[in-house]
Amino acid sequence: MHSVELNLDGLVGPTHNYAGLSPGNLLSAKHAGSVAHPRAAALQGLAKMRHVAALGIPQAVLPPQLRPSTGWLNRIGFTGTDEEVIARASAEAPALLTACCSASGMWTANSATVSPSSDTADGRVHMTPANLTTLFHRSIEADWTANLLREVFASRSHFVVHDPLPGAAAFSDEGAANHTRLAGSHDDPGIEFFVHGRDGIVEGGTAPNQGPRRFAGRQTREASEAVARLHGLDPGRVVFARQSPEAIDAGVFHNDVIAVGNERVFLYHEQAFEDAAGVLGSLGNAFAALPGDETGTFLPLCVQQEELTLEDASACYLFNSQLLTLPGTGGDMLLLAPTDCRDHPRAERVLSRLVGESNPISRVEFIDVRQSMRNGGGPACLRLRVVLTEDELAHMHQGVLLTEALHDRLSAWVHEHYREELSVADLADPALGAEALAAGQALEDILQINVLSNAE
Ligand code: SUG
Repeated sequence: MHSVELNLDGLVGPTHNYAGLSPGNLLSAKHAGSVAHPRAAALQGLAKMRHVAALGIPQAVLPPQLRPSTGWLNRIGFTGTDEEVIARASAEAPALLTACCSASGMWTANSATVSPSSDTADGRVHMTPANLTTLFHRSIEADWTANLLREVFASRSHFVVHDPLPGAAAFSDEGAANHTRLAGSHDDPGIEFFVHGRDGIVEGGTAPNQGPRRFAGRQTREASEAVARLHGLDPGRVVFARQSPEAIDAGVFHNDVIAVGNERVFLYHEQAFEDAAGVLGSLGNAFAALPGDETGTFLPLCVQQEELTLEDASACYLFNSQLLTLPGTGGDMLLLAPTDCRDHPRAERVLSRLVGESNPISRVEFIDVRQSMRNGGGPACLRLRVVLTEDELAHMHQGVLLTEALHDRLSAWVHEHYREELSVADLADPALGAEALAAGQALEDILQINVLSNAE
């Protein structure tokens, strides 16, 4: 049956700000404390969605998780009216207030891992919401995401939305940012490629000796293995790999900062993995063993350290481009790159080389998501890819599918409800919560989905 790749983007929320909450994410650290522009951020995200939809690629939008989360502040001991909760948290534990105000739910590549029905044992689409346990401000997204995905993908005969993995450090799971599906085409069965940064459980209880490292990996091997089991994947069509510690130290906190794949194309940096030759060999072997003879050959495209360093990659986010198959072209692909790559001479040269070679990447376009980039989230961080048959697409909630009319309604909604500027100090403003609530109420009407009742 014909399948499509749906891109599911998160709307940037009204509390988008730069609080420097993510150790190992160098762009978030670099912009900590600067003034954010929530309205511009949300409009940039919407413009990206519209751009993808205009290519004929199905595009959907998820509502933002509402912040500040007074529910979470209550759970950690700040009680009283909402205004009292914000005032106490701001006075006694400002770092916890900022964590409970983060708009980080916008990065839906971290919301879940998705396996299409052609890869799973029971022929349904499986999704595991990411627990995001490494960082507190992200961990508070997990339950809401699970509720939301169960609402958007409600048909039990088509979709299974698992619970997030157990909330222990051993199962730290950051979702699709560390997962890539490779296949002859979206119609075909594929290989699922899981990348982790560290072991979660070590025999005998001693911590693995990784030497003096700057940053720790987020995703654990155990988390990736658990997701593959839950989804009922064929072990012969699953490949696990470990990030290189050098990449993590250079700011590659998720694998999607250093590699991107689509159908049979896999673009990666030569220093992305601990054992790159072994990883590429396993992917090639698994690809060659895929059923059917229409799959074509696996096409790895390597970027060498001498043309683009790891530090370059985590500054310009070349690999965090969206690699999209262009409908009606016989398999041509577009690399939708952040404008930051256009302004980076070495990245520009790599992109020109890739388009000049004989491979399916026939063009590069640039998209401005600078507000998100300043927190370390590029174009690919803002979307969750869900490969669906036409029947599955028809059975998901239709109110989130982006049309020109929905885009325009959402733009007007952003103009009405979002502040132009927001500083970290503004997060203590009690009016912010009421503004977010009003925005959420209006959004329920637009998307025909629960926004408020999922919120904590
Ligand atoms: O988890 N930044 C996010 C960026 C996520 C990017 N996603 C992918 N690579 N798929 C993170 O580090 C920063 C928030 C702040 O500092 O205010 C933040 O959470």
